[in-house]
Amino acid sequence: MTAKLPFEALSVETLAARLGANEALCSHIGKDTARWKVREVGDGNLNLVFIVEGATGAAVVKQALPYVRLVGDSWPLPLKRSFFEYHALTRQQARAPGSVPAIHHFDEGQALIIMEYLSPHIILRRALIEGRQLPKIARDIGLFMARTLFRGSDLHMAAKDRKADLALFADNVELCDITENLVFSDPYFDAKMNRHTSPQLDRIVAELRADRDLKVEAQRLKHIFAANAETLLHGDLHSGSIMVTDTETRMIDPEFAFYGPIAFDVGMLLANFWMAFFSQRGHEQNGKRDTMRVYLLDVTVETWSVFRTEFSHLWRTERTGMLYQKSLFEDQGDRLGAEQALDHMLHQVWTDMLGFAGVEVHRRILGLAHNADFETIADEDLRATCEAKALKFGRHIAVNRRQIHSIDEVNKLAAVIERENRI
Ligand code: SR1
Ligand code: MG
Repeated sequence: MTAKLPFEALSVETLAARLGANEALCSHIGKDTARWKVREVGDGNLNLVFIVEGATGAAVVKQALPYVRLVGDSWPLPLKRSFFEYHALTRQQARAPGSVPAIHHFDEGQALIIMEYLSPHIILRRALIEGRQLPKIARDIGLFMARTLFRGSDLHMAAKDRKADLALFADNVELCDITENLVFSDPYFDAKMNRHTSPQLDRIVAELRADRDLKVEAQRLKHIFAANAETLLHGDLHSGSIMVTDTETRMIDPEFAFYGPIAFDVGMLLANFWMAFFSQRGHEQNGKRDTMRVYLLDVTVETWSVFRTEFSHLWRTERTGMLYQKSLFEDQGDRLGAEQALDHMLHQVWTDMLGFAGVEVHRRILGLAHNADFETIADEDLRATCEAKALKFGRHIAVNRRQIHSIDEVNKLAAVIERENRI
């Protein structure tokens, strides 16, 4: 039996020596380590990410660190997030085949996953900042969300299996804690690691922190997030967690996976499209972004529509779990009863999705972890103008979510706010 080695972070210099005997890696890239080229490309907030190229191919080696990379070792974070990422990826692959990178190897002790190198894919956020219109993202992401969220719930799974999975992911405590604080609470008080474009946004920040309706709504959403263990979520589905080409879309990085409300992934994702929309004004140095703005709103419409349609299809064809059993409806000839229940469920997802989207917009502008969409706008006045509009939009959809009935209504509001001269 080989002794378990203590965890040690990889580096560009040590990776070939450490993984040169790894059969999975060698079978994908070639075993002549002298020909391996290693680059560290991690630009996320938490982990190390290496691209390793060999004589016969390339692979990605992702390793968790025992702390938050963005902050440093003053903020410890357990290595077990890599275990949750690995298990989430295997479930996503089973529930939405082809939507995530293939896994070649997982080493729990070293908290590392060796996986498919996606090329020539780039991070969706970067593509949107560059003004690229990706034709397939709405359909691919809408399908991914519907399939993973439906098939990971009691609508589809055997209750025993889902409860076992719920127990497994319940241990992802520290990453949930990040979301619970960073998304739902920190933006609304003077939390230690908050930052915002200052002084331009100071007045608006003070108003939001004093906004009782908004704070109550954010806490109601936090309650739903923490208490409604409906399905296995990706948990961090933003445009930085998606890799794209014109013809392919892959979701990556589900280390925040846990059982939560269906609406959470959908809201996070759409919020990132709306933020991309509000940030476009800051990226017009090389020409107007009018068509990009139209494209981004169209993407929200199509994503929501694909999600709804596929979720409804799965409801009608794969509702094999303990919820809303067919024996109560279709088997008694009551197809309309099942449709009524579906309608209720989608309505709830819609309403909560708007809330989650609103607070996600706020935390990316006021909290610790900002978005490159806004951060790459060098002119601070211009950046603050874009951010202020997004903040106003986020507040509106979070607080008034029960009175908003269609995505067209949301997008009309976004377009009106975006055109305002004064904020
Ligand atoms: C301290 S981690 C900050 C953020 O980065 C991740 O991507 C998540 O979005 C998290 O909230
Ligand atoms: Mg991530």
